Amino acid sequence: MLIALSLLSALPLALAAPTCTLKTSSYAAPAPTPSSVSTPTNPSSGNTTTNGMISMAWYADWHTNFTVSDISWAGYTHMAFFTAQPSSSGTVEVLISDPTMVDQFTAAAKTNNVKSLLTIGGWDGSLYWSSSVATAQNRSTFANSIAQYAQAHGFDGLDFDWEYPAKSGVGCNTMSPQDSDNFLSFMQEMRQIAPNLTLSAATSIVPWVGSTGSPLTDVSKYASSLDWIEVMNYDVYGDFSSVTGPNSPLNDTCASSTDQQGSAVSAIAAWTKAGFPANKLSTAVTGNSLNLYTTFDKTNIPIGDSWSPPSTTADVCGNPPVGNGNTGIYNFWALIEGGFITQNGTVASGMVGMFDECSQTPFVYNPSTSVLVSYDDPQSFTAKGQLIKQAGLAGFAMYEAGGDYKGMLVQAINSAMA
Ligand SMILES: *[C@@H]1O[C@H](CO)[C@@H](O)[C@H](O)[C@H]1NC(C)=O
Ligand SMILES: *[C@@H]1O[C@H](CO)[C@@H](O)[C@H](O)[C@H]1NC(C)=O
Ligand SMILES: *[C@@H]1O[C@H](CO)[C@@H](O)[C@H](O)[C@H]1NC(C)=O
Ligand SMILES: *[C@@H]1O[C@H](CO)[C@@H](O)[C@H](O)[C@H]1NC(C)=O
Ligand SMILES: *[C@@H]1O[C@H](CO)[C@@H](O)[C@H](O)[C@H]1NC(C)=O
Ligand SMILES: CC(=O)N[C@H]1CO[C@H](CO)[C@@H](O)[C@@H]1O
Repeated sequence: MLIALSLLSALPLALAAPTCTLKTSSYAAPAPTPSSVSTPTNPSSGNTTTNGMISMAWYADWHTNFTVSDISWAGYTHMAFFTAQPSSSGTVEVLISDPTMVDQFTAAAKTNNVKSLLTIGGWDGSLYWSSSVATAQNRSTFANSIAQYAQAHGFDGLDFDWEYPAKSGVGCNTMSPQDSDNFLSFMQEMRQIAPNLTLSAATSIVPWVGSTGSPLTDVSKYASSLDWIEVMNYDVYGDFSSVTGPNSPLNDTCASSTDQQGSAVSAIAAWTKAGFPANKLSTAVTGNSLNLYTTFDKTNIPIGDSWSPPSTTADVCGNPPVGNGNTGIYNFWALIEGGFITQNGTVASGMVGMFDECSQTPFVYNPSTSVLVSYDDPQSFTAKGQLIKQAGLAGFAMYEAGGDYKGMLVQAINSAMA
């Protein structure tokens, strides 16, 4: 299970195939400019909704037809710019073709009364997390570089997306058994250097791995250093699995033991047992779906949507595409565009729909192509919102802002949390 998680629960990773293409060294990284701008806000002073819950999404910076001006801010309290990355020289860098995009993002967030976060890492962007925090000197260099960048560009907070401490992640991450200890020291230093920035972290569905290779049993010190974590409860089943299953299950304790691969319910139990308070946990949900052939053949994954094209080039580690290179990934809007579901979220005619009560997951099946899709819709987002409220969690974080269709998913989860 841990092995599977290290590969899979990294949604920003599985989805990040397009990132590889864009984030090559041919793009000039904007140099962090010396700061003199922006008065930092109070710690944890995110624009909370009336009931104080976090409604967050990640904004992926590489879609040519989903730019900052396309973000619909309504319904969100926090929006994270995805991503900045630790560099081999131990500083933070943002690799984008248009450096003005970052300032457009933070300015638009302010205008819309939404708090802006800078996400650091991601599946493709965690190669140098470990080396950047490995020594006191490196932590200091890295933390100061981030603080300077965040202040220069007017961010309200930072979101650490290290996938994953003490794991090789995409396959070629720097790593050390001391990663999680160093991560904590880094968070504590970051708090001192930037006391007015909100600090969060995106995590797996089980706690960070300690020096023994097992999940830590006490993460309370991490909780004191962070405002909240986003537990990435997706990619539980995917093209790495041996059978088809729900991509982002709400529950799995109702499933047979072999099918208990993790869920929002199991994640809440694992993190709270290790001392992370429920009110600092937010559930990361996804507007992405996964298409699989029912006669499940890993070498024959269906093609994804236009935002999730087949991999044709080597990944960040230099490894060639796996299998046929297809991703099988569809954003929620693409399920509508692709004729699986209608504009109101119902199953389209000619398709077969079902709703799995245990995992609270809709599936849609195209009999003419034998493609089965595990996805999320307003009904499953409503169930997740109810769980968030009932379990006393901090809120939700959605990957990614551009995946929704006319705000249907976000409206559903917000209404259920209210
Ligand atoms: C982006 O472009 C793709 C490909 O043309 C299209 O299918 C999709 O609807 C567009 N999405 C948005 C959000 O404009
Ligand atoms: C510290 O950072 C430098 C880059 O500035 C890197 O070369 C070195 O390997 C790092 N130290 C460790 C122990 O990872
Ligand atoms: C943080 O905010 C407080 C009050 O808003 C302010 O007094 C303080 O100077 C700020 N600290 C830094 C390091 O900017
Ligand atoms: C998860 O499933 C278990 C076992 O069926 C059930 O007792 C529990 O209420 C479910 N939890 C939620 C939040 O649906
Ligand atoms: C949803 O859309 C379908 C097809 O477009 C339509 O037949 C159905 O009446 C709609 N349902 C609702 C509740 O609007
Ligand atoms: C606390 C706070 O600032 N809340 C605001 C968050 O943003 C929404 C939508 O823009 C406002 O209505 C709230 O007043």
